[in-house]
Parts: sequence; C-alpha cells; structure tokens
Amino acid sequence: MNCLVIVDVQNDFCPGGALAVPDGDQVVPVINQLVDRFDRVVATQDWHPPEHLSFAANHPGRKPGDVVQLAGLEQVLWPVHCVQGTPGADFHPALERSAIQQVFRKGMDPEIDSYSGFFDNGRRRSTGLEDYLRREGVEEVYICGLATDYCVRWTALDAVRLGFRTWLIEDACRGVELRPGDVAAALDQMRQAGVQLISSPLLLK
Ligand code: VGL
Ligand code: ZN
Repeated sequence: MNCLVIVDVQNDFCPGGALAVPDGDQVVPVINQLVDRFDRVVATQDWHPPEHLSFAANHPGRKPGDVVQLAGLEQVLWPVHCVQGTPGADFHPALERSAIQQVFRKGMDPEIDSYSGFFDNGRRRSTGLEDYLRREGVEEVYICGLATDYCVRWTALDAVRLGFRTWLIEDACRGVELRPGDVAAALDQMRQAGVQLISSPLLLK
C-alpha cells in the first residue's frame, strides 16, 4: 500500500497569505493530478492557537525571522499564521478535498512547534499519522506540499526514520527559502537520509 501525504497546503502558505511561500499555490494543480494514483491520500494541517509561541507577536520586541529557544529547541519566529478556525488555516480552495481520506492537525500545543506531520519538534506527542499508516498497511509514503525547507522536510525525515519507503515529489513542493540555499540544503539532507526524489510526470505515466 502507498499513501500520498499532502503537507500544509493552506491559504496562509500561499501568495497573499500570512506566511506566503513563493509560488506555493502552484503545487495545487500538480497535487490534484496525482491524488487518484495512490491507495491512500491524507493531509496535514498547521493548526495553531492564537497564543502559539512560534509567533513573533507573542514575544515582545521580537520580529519574524528571529530565533529564540522554545522547549529547549531553537525556534524560528514566524508571522501569526494558520490560526485555528481562520480562513488562513483552511486548505487552498482549489485543492481536491474530496480525495483526502484523513487530516492530521499539528501545532496545537502553544509551547512547542510542530513541523513534522508525525510528531512535534520535541517528539513529545504524535499526531496519529504513523498509527494510521501502520493500520492501513502502508509501506510507501509519497510527500508533497509546503514548505520544502520546513514541514515537508521534517515529515519526510520522520517517515524515513520510521521505516517507510519515502519519496519526495519535488515539483509538488515549494520552499520558504528564508535564506538562499535553504531548499537545496533541505533536499540534500533528505536525500542523504534515504528519501528518494521523484517528479510528478514519472508518477503520471
Ligand atoms: C510551516 C513554518 C511554520 C510549514 C509551518 O508548513 O512548513 N513553516 N509553520
Ligand atoms: Zn506553523
């Protein structure tokens, strides 16, 4: 069994959103073309309370891009984004919602961020994604979405570490690229960890 994991394709990560990923919306038609090629399709959803401590606004005197310590980990501070129940947290309106069998929300604990779709950054709590994949007999995981250098990267690294055969669909992802080279470095790290890079035309054949 294989499963497509669509990471954080939400309005706030698309152009016009609070934490816009350049060309983030361009992954949507690519993903929509792919969904019926997989046994299972799931999505992750960044889902923060307003008081989330990854928001620069919740650290007086700090601005987005600053780095602080949070739960003993280095934390990049972000603009307020993907607040629970707001339009920015919704999936992109053109994303083929009906194909998504289950949604795994993350980032609800205000004290710690959660880039991976599997666990928070301190691996304190799981989202249920691993249990779901095991229960469904999934052995191969294909990852796409936003953002290549954050949530896509940590989701892929966890998938491989958990023993799933893991692919990253490169043209179905876009990165934040806070610093030039971040996306390339993320791709290198994933490749070295055993994630296989693939592009969507190969899957559509
Ligand atoms: C993400 C930064 C903050 C992501 C989520 O989905 O890549 N990045 N929250
Ligand atoms: Zn977030």
